[in-house]
Amino acid sequence: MAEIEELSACEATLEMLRQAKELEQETAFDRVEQQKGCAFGEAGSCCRICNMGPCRINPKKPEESRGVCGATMDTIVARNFARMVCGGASAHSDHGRAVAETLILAAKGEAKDYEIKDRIKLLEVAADLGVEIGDRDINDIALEVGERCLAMFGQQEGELAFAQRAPEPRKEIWRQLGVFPRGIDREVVELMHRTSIGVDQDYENILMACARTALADGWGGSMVGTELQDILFQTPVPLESKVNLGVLKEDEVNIIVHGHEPILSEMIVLAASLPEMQEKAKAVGAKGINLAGICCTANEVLTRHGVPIAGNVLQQELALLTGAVEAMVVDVQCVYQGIGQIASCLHTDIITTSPKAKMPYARHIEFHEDHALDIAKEIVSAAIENFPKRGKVRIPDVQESLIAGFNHEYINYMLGGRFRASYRPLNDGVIDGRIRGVVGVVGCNNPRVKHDDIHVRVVKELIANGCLVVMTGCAAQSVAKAGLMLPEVAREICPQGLWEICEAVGIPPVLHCGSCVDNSRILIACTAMVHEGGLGDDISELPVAGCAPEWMSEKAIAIGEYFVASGVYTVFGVKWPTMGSKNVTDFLFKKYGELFKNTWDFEPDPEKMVGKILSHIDSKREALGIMAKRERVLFDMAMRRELEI
Ligand code: XCC
Ligand code: SF4
Repeated sequence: MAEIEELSACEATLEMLRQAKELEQETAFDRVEQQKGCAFGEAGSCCRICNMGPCRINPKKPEESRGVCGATMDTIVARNFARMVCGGASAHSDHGRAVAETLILAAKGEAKDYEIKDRIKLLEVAADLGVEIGDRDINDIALEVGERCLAMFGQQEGELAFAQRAPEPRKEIWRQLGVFPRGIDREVVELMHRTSIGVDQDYENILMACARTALADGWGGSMVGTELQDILFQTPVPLESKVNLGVLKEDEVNIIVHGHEPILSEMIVLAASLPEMQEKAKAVGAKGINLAGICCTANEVLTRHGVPIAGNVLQQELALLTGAVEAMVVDVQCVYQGIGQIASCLHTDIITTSPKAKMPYARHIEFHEDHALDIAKEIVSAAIENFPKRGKVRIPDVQESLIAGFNHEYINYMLGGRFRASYRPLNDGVIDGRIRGVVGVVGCNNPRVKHDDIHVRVVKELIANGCLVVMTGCAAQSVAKAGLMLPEVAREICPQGLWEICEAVGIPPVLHCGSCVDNSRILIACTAMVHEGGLGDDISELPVAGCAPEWMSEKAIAIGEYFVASGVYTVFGVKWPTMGSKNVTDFLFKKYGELFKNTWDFEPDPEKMVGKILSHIDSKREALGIMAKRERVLFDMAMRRELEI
């Protein structure tokens, strides 16, 4: 294994990697060394979708061979990329569907532990969906909203309702290109069909279908997830909490919630806070119950309840190695099978809860919405019972504070005030150059690059160059651990103009916007910037960009694809999965620019990545005619006068 110090920029992670070595426990950081990868896989040129294969095309001589069926390099690479989009879109969307089902049960009174927590959001979403409001009972409205959302999954034709929220010129582009998403499930199934043996063999045609499927995720499945979670569990507002393995407590029962769907974790939060559970914990000698999160579940319960984050995806095994975790409760997505092996050597229970996701070495306590709290209590009790079995504990004394819980609703409110919610000050800040641009930095960790390091370097440099940064997923957690989600820390690298805006509205220059399905919030925020005026007529004209510097999941590809198809220039790091085909890569990196007005890009080096993002942002500023720095105050007044006319 490489020198431990080279593996992560996170102190707590390094300490636990040393611990792993002492305990002779293997983690993803070791296994990545055993998995050297193969040239075909990396090029995207290995096909095994039928039993005549596997077929592999040599990336150095792509012209010289074909699959048994005759498939070319271009076809194979495009198909593999498309299947990543399908995998990612299906994950987000299946999550969205579960939330819609829960909302329906709650509205019918069949899931008594859930209720409508955010009525304002419900009415807003109802209005967008054309659901009648009048003086109807709130549960009737919620039921119809839930049913309309659930119907989007099986919708066969027409246009997805939430995609109607996009700016008009964007929708026109989708219509003209024939990629306006119809139904969520339909797009995924159709693309799976098209990429099976002997169907779509035109790489351009496949890559257009990728856009449609990804849009069905961003403006469909993910958006259903985010919107209905806000209705059921409350739209987040900014709050302070803590992040990193130091949030685990030596004298309390530690329960980690890990995975993605807050339907379960919301109930665990509730159960752990009940006096009867606290009493139970005291009876076994613990001072109380300490809840912490990992991955996107962490982001969900952080932004709504201030539950601290134990770590991001690459820290899941390390959290267990502290010896202080009584139970790790998981549902779906990004749960490493490696945690089962580690837990089997410890007192820790891995508790799987979804009928969709079981694993060896785990205990399965199946979650059902109709008696959610009872099950959550059973899970918390199981954790409590483990506390007396604890062995030696080693918790790194490393944690950082952060502020999280930003989103479109809050930006609108904090900028405009309660009675005149508005994006005007944000757009003005962009126009007058105090904010150079807005950049979404999202995605996972990947042990093929130094953990957290790329995220932190990219974000620091973006702030230093005057960009407002919005973050989700494990990327957000990396940067929070480095202290950058505290205004006082970020201030030191923040240029004067950007800082003035942050100070005036009371935000750090890096905004934690939630989990990966919450990337749909960024689509909404971009659309709101367009509607506010002064920055062009479409998302593609905004001085904005997206990036995923340490990505690993298929979900990240689906997200990147829907951002590009929505008009956002998007750069990914680590490795790029279509390098085997110049045609496919050119189509995504160049031709998409003609079609969707912005493109994909790839750049593993953090400094170069920021360079590309800044030159993109500057080119957009140039096109908008806002490149030159002007006298701020005068410009502001002139702008306002112009707008009032
Ligand atoms: Fe998973 Fe969502 Fe990636 Fe983190 S960022 S590794 S997808 S938890 Ni979504
Ligand atoms: Fe080989 Fe074609 Fe089958 Fe793929 S679909 S495994 S290229 S024969």
